[in-house]
Amino acid sequence: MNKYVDLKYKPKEDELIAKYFVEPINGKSLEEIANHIAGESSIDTWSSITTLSESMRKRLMPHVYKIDDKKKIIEIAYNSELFEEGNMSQILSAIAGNIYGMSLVKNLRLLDFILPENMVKSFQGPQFGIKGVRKILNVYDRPLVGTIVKPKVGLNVKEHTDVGYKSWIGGCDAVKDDENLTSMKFNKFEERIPSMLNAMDKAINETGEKKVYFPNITGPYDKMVERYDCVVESGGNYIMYDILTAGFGALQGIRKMSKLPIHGHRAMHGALTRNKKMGMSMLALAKISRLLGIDTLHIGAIFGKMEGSESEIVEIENEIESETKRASRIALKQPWYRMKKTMAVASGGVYPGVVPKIINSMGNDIVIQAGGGISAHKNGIVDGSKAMRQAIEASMQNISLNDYAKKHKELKIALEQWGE
Ligand code: CAP
Ligand code: MG
Repeated sequence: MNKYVDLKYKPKEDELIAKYFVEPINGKSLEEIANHIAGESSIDTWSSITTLSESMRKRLMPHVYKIDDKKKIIEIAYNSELFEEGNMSQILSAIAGNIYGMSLVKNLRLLDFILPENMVKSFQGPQFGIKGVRKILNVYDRPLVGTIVKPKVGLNVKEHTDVGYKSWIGGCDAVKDDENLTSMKFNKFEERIPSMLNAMDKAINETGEKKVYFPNITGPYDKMVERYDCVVESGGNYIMYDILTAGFGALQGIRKMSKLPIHGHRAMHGALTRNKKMGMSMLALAKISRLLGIDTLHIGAIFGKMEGSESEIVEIENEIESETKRASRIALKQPWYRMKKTMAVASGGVYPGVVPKIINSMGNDIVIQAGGGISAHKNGIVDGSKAMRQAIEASMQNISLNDYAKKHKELKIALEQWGE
């Protein structure tokens, strides 16, 4: 293996930078393993290769320019010629590929990365972004409210539609299929979509508000294309895509084809993100999602049922909603070159009592999404949806939930049921 560690090296503007947490196996130094990681993720392998000429090595070699032995963090700068523009699968096969399986590496986590301008611009990014999604819903001054039809799977089309309709008329802006639901024997996609969209139109007429529906198109690529067509033909205004289970390459294809916003669910992300020594950070995954064109992305919710600290969630939100124009190589700040912003979705165990805390830490540009926190309301789904809207109204007016609940019985019941 050639030498790629050069702590005097200054990364260039047109290089890709990747930051990793690395734990070598016993007896090996971080420097030695960093060298192997740099080589394996780019031009080298375990033994000297005669096909790697000196000129090629000089031109394309990666540079490990930072090693923090205490924190076990390294940073590598890669020549952007090593990557195919607009091909996330290829980029990840390099910087998040073989290196995880190397026997010299005990633990490895991709913490963050920044792409150079040409690579950022080679991805489409969100088609609608925060502004576009708000425009569709005509809601500009508060977080959006969403729900997930529960149970995840089990309802037939009529029952599913009933939950959707009640959620919309109760005050939800968005109704979403759950991640387990695609096309089941008892709830066929092509029957569910027109039925839900009819109900949505009815709710739009009755409430005078705009509404959206996120049908889950996740599946094999050809099926997703069929399902996308079905949504468009039925007059739908959004699609939902599971970014990991359906894959990054396919997402790029769907983004290219789609005229609708894409809601990004992240089922299975825990396999990559949860063990803080392994896999990839949710921050990295969220950046990938923005580059690939997700308009609204699950990033977790404080006080929710899923793992994720407040500071981590806020850091992710800041990045996907950021407008950073200039690169800061030191702080690893990604300049987004006018790429639209992905709206953060706070979800997972959310209920009205936690809404002020969520808004307080995540701000307004979020979708607050509650499945159980709406459908388990003692008085049913309409009241559950009303309670969520009331919690948001109270927060926007800086009124405590308990005070607001004095004149809003649906919220009062929700607070009695789940507390704050
Ligand atoms: C939430 C949810 C979402 C999770 C995913 C669920 O339902 O529909 O899939 O939020 O986690 O199935 O758990 P509840 P995350 O509101 O009933 O919890 O948002 O962290 O990706
Ligand atoms: Mg779900």
